[in-house]
Amino acid sequence: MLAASACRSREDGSTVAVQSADTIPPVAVTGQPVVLSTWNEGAAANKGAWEVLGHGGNALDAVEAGVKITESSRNCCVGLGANPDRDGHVTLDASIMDHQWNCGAVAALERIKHPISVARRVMEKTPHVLLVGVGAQQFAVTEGFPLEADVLSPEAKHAYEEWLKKSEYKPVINIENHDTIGMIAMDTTGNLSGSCTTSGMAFKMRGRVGDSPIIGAGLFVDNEVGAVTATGQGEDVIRMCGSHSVVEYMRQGMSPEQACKTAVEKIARIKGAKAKEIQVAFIAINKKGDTGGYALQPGFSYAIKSNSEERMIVSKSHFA
Ligand code: SD4
Repeated sequence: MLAASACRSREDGSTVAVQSADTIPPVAVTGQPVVLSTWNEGAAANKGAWEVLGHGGNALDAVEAGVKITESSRNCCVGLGANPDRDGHVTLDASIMDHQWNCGAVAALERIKHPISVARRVMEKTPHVLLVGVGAQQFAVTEGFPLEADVLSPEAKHAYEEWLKKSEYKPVINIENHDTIGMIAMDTTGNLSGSCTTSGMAFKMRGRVGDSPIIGAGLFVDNEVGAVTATGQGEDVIRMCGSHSVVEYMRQGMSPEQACKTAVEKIARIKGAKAKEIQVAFIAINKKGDTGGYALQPGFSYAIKSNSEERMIVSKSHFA
């Protein structure tokens, strides 16, 4: 793996190398593993993550293993069985981030079953954070990921054929049209990691990329503070750096739920009357292992698993 390194701008405009990830001091922790995932599919994904976390495994391995379960399942919105773009191609976005500021992502990736694992390879085997389209696919193939057939699942084919009847381009994720999986976890050492994987908006414009593969938007982990992931209308999450904002609200002392609520309320303010037309939701874990979530619209639920609980939580929302 390449050494993690980055540059930070000084006030005079020059840059300075940021402390290597390996030298970032560990933060005091509680050591109670917990995993949180978006939507109903999160329950099965959490079980997969728990196979790792429950045996003392690390959060990064857990969040990869967990969402791979969703990527393999027949699902409207994650993996190769998902709905295509408006030209009939399934294009996948994914990102992953660990406790040491390492992160990787892929966008508009086609014909690869596990974009989350390709995102992890981007993180571990390249000096980059994000690979897109044909280049991401080429990288995946050279890394040994099989190129799958270019076919739609029967469910997606049916949904696409129905959509083609009107071919109405309405690039809005409504309240039902969801299932992106975002997963955040803390392991027994108190380290945090997160993952996010999706096919994005159904029947989207070819080349459209949402928030899920954008670090700071669909996913963000700061091991000193917490981990956050988002679901919903990606454009509105990107424009206010959603997951990063929630982490910063937690840094200011807000609970995970309060921090998610504050970010959702900001989106509601930005959108004004149009806020009623979209869904956005965040889930968060802080360094104490406290968890929470908040949505713009009712109808968002997320799954939690820890040593003491395993359940779906119906999120509070801005519009009751
Ligand atoms: C996107 N945020 O591509 C994703 C979609 C989503 O549940 O979360 N759907 O904008």
